Amino acid sequence: MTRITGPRTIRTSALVGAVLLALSACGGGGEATDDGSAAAGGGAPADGELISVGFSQVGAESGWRAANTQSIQDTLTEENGFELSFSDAQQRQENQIQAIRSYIAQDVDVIAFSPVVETGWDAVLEEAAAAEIPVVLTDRAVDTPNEDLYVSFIGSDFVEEGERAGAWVSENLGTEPINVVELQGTTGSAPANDRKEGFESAIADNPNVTITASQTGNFTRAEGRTVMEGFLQSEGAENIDVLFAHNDDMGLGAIEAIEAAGLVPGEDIQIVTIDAVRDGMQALADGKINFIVECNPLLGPDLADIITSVVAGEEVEKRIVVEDQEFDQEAAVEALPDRQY
Ligand code: GZL
Repeated sequence: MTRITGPRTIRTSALVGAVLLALSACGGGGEATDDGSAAAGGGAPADGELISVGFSQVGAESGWRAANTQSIQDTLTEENGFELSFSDAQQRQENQIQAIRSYIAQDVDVIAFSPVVETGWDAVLEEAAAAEIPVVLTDRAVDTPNEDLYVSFIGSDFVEEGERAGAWVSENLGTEPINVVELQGTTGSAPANDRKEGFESAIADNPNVTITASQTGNFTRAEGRTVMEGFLQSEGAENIDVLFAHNDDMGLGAIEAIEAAGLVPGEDIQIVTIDAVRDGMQALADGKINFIVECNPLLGPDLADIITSVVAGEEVEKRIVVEDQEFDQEAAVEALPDRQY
């Protein structure tokens, strides 16, 4: 396991050398910065050609997504040696498949995307392979029997994020019987599947901790509020001790519902979320959330590095894991002033 330090420490899987198609020389991309922003005067490719990249983004559903998009668009710039075609799929897989097909038709040098759900990608990825266009996954994984259909996947370990959230609940709140309600992310998405798996594994040995209700809020604040209103109705506020939300935005929506019911978030109902975006960290510092596991969205610089290596025909890591921090209320107060997102 090798480590690459940058704005965060990145764990990488064992090097899986996949010497890639030597694409027509596009020159190396410019140097991307390490802080998720545009390179200051990054060198243009030696021969002046830009690396053309087609990127299909999940949507604009959350603060995390906005920060992720910003990092990608701030880094894959002409100044840094890239020609970026970017599309927002509005959380619909058919829109991502259509975008990927359009990038194939444009014969871009590299396709990158964050798959909204884990399955249903093999056909379009086969089409990209047939067109000899390498594909890089960012943020979320695909579930495919043929891992050669993508050259690299960079993103957090969502199972670990769920485990860390569950461990905190078990250790800090599970000293007495507690009922947990769960706001799941987008149905079928890697973060929703894996965070649920990790949380459940972490509480499995503690008989005091019970998940009494679980429903998707689709990673959005509005749906988080609506589902939490439903939990308060169906379970009864007195029967809800903890909310585990798969992202800050659904947790923030739930806070609105909890306060509208005359209850105190962070006290009457303790809240644990994942992402650590600015609004979530502010709620944590304000005592409305109790614990957050970070999911770093600043993937632009590392994506630029991978694309540049792919175009140069170099070996790239098959799996690059972005390391995440975790915050309690005290740590949030300290960290907030310096947060990049
Ligand atoms: C996680 C990312 C998730 C975030 C949500 O890497 O895919 O999607 O946790 C976002 O905020 O909507």
